[in-house]
Amino acid sequence: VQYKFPEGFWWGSATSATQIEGAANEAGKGKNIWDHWYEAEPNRFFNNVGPETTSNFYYQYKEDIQLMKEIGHNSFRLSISWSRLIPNGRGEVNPEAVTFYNNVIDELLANGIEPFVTLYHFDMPLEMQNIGGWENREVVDAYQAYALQAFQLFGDRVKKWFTFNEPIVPVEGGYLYDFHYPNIVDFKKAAQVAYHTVLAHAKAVQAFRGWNKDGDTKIGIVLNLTPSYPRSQNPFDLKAANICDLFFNRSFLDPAVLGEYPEELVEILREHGQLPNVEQGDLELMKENTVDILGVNYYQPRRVKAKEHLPNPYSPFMPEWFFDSYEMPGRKMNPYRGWEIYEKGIYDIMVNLKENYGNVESFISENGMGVQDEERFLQDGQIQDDYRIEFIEGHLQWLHKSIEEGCNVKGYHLWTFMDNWSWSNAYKNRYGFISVDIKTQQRTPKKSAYWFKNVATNNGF
Ligand code: BGP
Repeated sequence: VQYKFPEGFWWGSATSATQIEGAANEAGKGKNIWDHWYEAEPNRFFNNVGPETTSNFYYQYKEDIQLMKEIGHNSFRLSISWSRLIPNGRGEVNPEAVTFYNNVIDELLANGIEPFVTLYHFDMPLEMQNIGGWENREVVDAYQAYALQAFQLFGDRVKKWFTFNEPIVPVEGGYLYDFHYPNIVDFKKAAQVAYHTVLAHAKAVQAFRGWNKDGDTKIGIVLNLTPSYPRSQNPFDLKAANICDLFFNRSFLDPAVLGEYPEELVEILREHGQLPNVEQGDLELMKENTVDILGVNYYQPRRVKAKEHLPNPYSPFMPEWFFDSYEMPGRKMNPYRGWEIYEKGIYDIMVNLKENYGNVESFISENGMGVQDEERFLQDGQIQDDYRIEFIEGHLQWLHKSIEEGCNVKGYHLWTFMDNWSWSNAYKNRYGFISVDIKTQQRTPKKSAYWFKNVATNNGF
């Protein structure tokens, strides 16, 4: 074994409720924004496939957990669906959901797999969205109550909690770039929504601290940290990359880990009249409720340069006023998904956490390679995904280097366990260790699944 990882390293994969459960309109679940958006505009979804047609984990979880065990997982991230547990977002708890999540957690533990549980993975209950979603402070309180409910129901067995997955994505998708419901394009609202999400996160941590008496139970957040690399070292490019980093990484990373917003970001928003409404006591609450652990989702970096033309000051305010993206010549691309592959990014993120964020305990909570039309790699009944093995290996080498240099990294989870439904892309890009035939719901491990089993078993490769 050339790359040996620290003892007790977490090996596994990540999923989310809406993407794997199915049974979207069954077993007492309330609607969330995805169910609603699909009903309203099915053609916004790849091949018109909606969230009711996912990978059927709700009914096949036992079989799936056996497969996890079979491929060497010692941990697994899933999310609780808020609208399954509390169909209206607040009020009555759905007893069938309690039974389901209890069964899943118990089944995982019985098979030696540690559950990592996310409370919110893009799936706002429709009733909460109908009163304004994250624009409305009432939803922040409803979320805190939901979080506390989950700790009380499952916290005797779940030791790793995550308040949000990639909280900036619903802000970008729902309020800036039109790829999530409610499809609003308005920076001021986006800023309010982002702020309320950070506040909801801090309030969930506060509820957790009040509830948790058991010292080895931890709480954190999962962020998609996307390094912004400047095109050159000239001061204009450097400034552009810095502002991009402030908007897309530090807007969540700093409050979650350090308990405060970066002053430079606050200044930019103030100067342009874009500050959200902040109530008395909020900032103190954030300061007091920082995370124990950080999940890092890493897919690809941003390549950033200074703007060539000044933005029209009468155009609506957008982060893109301050930088342009560019196609770096010679960069390595995933030919089957169109995203850049830059393995060293994972190392740069970890070094940054070590140097500027108190070396917070972290792990890779998602990293993975999406492939369109993956059946073309089917041979002798198995997907020969050597490209995925190479992808994981390349990232693990850099992760290993960061650990050797003292970064506090505790695990690696692939996105994702089995092929699943992904938001408006539905089943377009396949990411799983396990391929899923959507019609028959037949599961077949890919070549990478057995390769990963070896890595997990040897704690390295
Ligand atoms: C991440 C999300 C996942 C998953 C993944 C792949 O941002 O946390 O939920 O969707 O991206 O995305 P896609 O299927 O669009 O390639």
